[in-house]
Amino acid sequence: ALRKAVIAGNWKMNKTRPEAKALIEELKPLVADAGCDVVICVPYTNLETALELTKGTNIGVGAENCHWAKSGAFTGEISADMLAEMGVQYVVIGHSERRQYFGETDVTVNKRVRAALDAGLTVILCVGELLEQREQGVTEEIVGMQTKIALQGVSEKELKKIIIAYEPVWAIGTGKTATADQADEVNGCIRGVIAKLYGKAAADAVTVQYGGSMNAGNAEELLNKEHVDGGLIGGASLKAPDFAAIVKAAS
Ligand code: 3PY
Repeated sequence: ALRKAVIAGNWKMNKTRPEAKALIEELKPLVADAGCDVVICVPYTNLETALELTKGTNIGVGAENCHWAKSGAFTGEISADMLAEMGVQYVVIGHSERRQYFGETDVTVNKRVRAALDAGLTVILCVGELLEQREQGVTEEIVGMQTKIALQGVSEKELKKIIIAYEPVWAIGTGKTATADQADEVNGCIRGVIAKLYGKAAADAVTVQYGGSMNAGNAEELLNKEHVDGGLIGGASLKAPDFAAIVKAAS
């Protein structure tokens, strides 16, 4: 990659507080000299623990979702303002599991992106095609459309607070990884979409991660590609040595 990488863990619905504490304590020394940005995105219940334990370190903390309203009658939801007030810096938006299991659409993704930016958070925006879409040859169109809709109303200045994560849905939690060339190709397409919307300089600067079963064994090959500026890491972010190995590969 030509840009400084961002390696972000996506813990999903894993780790009780004691387990989170143990993982973060183990991780801290292993990534202390990282040559890339390191982020852990954790369940809401672990945010306070993560913020406390990473104070003064090079590890950033993110949530895994947020609601688009500032406050109100939305039982069970958490707003971007609530996250920002705690000191949370990042939020994952539009992960395929939210699109698949929780009715997330491109329109609600856009609303959440807007709310997160308004609260001052950095967004990790997830896009990616289903297996049947890849087989139908519409990957570029799908991923391009998801990117465009998610960024409606986002200014060029605000784009600096957006990280895009390309996550082919067929590679998420399945152990199947896109080949480095497949990842590079789609990441390059996403950069092309950004160039059309915001110009070449913005496109050259935007961080486009790959996600989907990235692990210690395949990270280096993926990260060596021109358009792969880091990773959003699922399962491998739950083990400190594995996550640290990916951070090292990106440094
Ligand atoms: C995965 O690695 O499977 C992910 O979904 C990362 O977000």
